[in-house]
Amino acid sequence: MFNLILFGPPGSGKGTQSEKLIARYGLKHLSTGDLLRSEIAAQSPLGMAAKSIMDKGQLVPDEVVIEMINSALENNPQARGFLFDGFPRTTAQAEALDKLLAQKETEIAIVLALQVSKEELVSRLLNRGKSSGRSDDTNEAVILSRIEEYERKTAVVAEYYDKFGKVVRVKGEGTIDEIFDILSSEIDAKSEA
Ligand code: B4P
Repeated sequence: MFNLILFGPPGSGKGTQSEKLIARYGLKHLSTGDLLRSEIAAQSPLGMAAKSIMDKGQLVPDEVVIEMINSALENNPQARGFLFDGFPRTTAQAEALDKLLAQKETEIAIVLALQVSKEELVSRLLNRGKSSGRSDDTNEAVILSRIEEYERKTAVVAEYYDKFGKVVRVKGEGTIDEIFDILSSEIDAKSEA
């Protein structure tokens, strides 16, 4: 199995690049943001609880997203590998993911960390908010809270994987295709190694 994490702040291009990477590499895409938005659309109790947290730009509790990922791994026994998008977002989530993968006798091969300036993040998310209908993308204060939440709780996840030499930092500014080419060459180099 080849498992990778696409890492970065909100608006860094994780969702955008994930779509292209799964098409090229045949990986199963697991986005905790998409899973949470499906729960909201289904108006499930989990979705309703998550919506009020997401609308404030905060992180949903670890145990909720870890259980969602656990179920998704169980439900995809045939996958040749997973692309984790927007997960893990805390060190506790990273440790839980490592344990879940170890139970399946596999691990994370590479963490691709997209680097984008704060000004660019805010401008991309406000722009997406004009058409996406995502309530967390329309209010600049909420966007800034998401970026602060990332700096406070999520940035350390890269340091956690640095200890295992798994992180490759990639400039996330430029055209979508330019960034995709760089990410692909990093994956190719890792999978041939
Ligand atoms: P997510 O759904 O993960 O979304 P995101 O971080 O906001 O954005 P992403 O990075 O995927 O967007 P992209 O740049 O592709 O999270 C939403 C919320 O869910 C979180 O705030 C949190 O509350 C909750 N949540 C999710 N996972 C969680 C977890 N594990 N633990 C706790 N809570 C969790 O797209 C942004 C825009 O940029 C798009 O419009 C795109 O077209 C544009 N763009 C992309 N690349 C570009 C480029 N190169 N140039 C110009 N524009 C570009």
